[in-house]
Amino acid sequence: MASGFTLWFTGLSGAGKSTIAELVGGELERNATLVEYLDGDVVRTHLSKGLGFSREDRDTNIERIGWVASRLTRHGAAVLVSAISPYAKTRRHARQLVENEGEFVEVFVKASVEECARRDVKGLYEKAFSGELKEFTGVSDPYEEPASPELVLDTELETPQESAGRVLELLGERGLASLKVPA
Ligand code: ADX
Repeated sequence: MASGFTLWFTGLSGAGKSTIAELVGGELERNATLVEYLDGDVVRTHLSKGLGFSREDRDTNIERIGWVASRLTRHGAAVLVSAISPYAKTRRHARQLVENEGEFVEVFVKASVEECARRDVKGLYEKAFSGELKEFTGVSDPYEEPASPELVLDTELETPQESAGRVLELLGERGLASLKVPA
């Protein structure tokens, strides 16, 4: 069985994590890889329902995601996590959990607060700037940039397709995904 791995997309809300994860996942699925998605927004409606955005709750959320990712990685899946995961220490712990079972690839999906606020896909930045929404990452809550991620995707400079292509390239280099050429 192929080695399982977790691709951990971290970055601000609206930076492009979920969009890129879906593009990468689609390609992996086409290649018959077993793929599972753990998206912060979705996880918070099930596994992490009821958690808020204090440091403690975010850490609990990320610990849970890291644990599930490690279980799936153990069974050879390609796990695509998209969560802000703002704290370096908690991301490190998630890495440790996963690395007991397979590979962990941290991908920093990078875009400035200004750019994310300009995109404001969910209308949350406006609320954060007005003070209606408290503890909002990048505005009124910290985001600790990864010091040595396996990959940095600057989504102000590259399209989601280009970013997804770079992720797939890295997976290929690491022997984690060999995209089959159709016969
Ligand atoms: S994390 O900090 O625990 O990793 P997670 O990725 O699960 O966060 O959830 C982030 C999503 O929750 C955002 O994309 C946004 O849609 C929503 N959200 C609601 N309130 C906040 C907030 N205060 N800070 C960040 N995101 C928030």
